[in-house]
Amino acid sequence: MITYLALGIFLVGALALGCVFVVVSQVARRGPTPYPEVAGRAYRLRLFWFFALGGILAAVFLTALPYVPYANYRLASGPAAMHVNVAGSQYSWRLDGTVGTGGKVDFAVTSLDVNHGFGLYDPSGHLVGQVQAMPGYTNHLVLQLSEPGDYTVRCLEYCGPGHSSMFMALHVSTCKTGCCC
Ligand SMILES: [Cu+2]
Repeated sequence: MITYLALGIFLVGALALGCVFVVVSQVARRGPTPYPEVAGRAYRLRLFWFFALGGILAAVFLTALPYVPYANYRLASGPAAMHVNVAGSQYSWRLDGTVGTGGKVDFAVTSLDVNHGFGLYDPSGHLVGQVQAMPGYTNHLVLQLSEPGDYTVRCLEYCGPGHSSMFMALHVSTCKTGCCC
């Protein structure tokens, strides 16, 4: 089925391309068109597409903007039960606080030197969430972790020759309030 679909798309595309070649060769036989005649048409066409595409982009942007989840995510998701400060530096992570599955965890992530990428992987090795670690800024990553176990924090942005060794084990317990259980 997919093979026939691909063949159909290819044939339609090839036919369309062939038509373009025929039209171009016919137009080229007429000889050069005087520049002022072409320029006027081209400028009008350019102006039309500028406003048409600009209008479409503005409409899409204004329609989609209220649905961007990031700005209100922390408020809408309710208060976090656990707050953890994370600081990245070449080439290690420092993390204070305990992390559990009993509520939302608010990771407040910053960097002590260059940009890093804070990435949290679950015990199966799947990426659970990630946020930039930037010097001078604190970015928040709010997560509800579903399973306890040994997670891994990895750096997801190249930060120097030791980047590949910048990872840390993070034990996630079944705590409800970030206590030490
Ligand atoms: Cu790195």
